[in-house]
Amino acid sequence: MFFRKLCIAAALLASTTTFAHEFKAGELVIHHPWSRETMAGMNMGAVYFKIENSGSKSDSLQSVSNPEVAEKMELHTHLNEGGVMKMRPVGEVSILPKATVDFKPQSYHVMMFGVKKQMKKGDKFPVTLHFKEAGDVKVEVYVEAADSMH
Ligand SMILES: [Cu+2]
Repeated sequence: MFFRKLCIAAALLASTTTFAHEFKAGELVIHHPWSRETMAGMNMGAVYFKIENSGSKSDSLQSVSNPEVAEKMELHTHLNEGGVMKMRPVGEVSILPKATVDFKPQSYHVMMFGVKKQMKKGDKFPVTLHFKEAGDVKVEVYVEAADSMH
């Protein structure tokens, strides 16, 4: 019984260190930044994460960058235009007080153009999130399977 509990505890510890990575900046928490592996020759990709604002003031994500990973990163959303889902760049994404904004497939995402190397599952790369109030926050993006949806 004792050993079983120990195993469960060890498994929980391993899973939190591997999967539940998060980054704090003032009242903001950025949960689990992730991306998908890419095929050879593919130079576009997307980054997803969750931003939680536990404070009482709004903030906004203005841009994301890492010139060593991709030539350009843009904030995008998906819009339904006459029944067709289309991606559109957005200037900024507001993070209201006590709210969580989900960057995920078919929704807000960070679009990467000119990705410099093929991304393989298990890779990690840093990007910097530029917030109006919280300033620059560097996070580590985990590359997951090509069909990962979270
Ligand atoms: Cu996009």
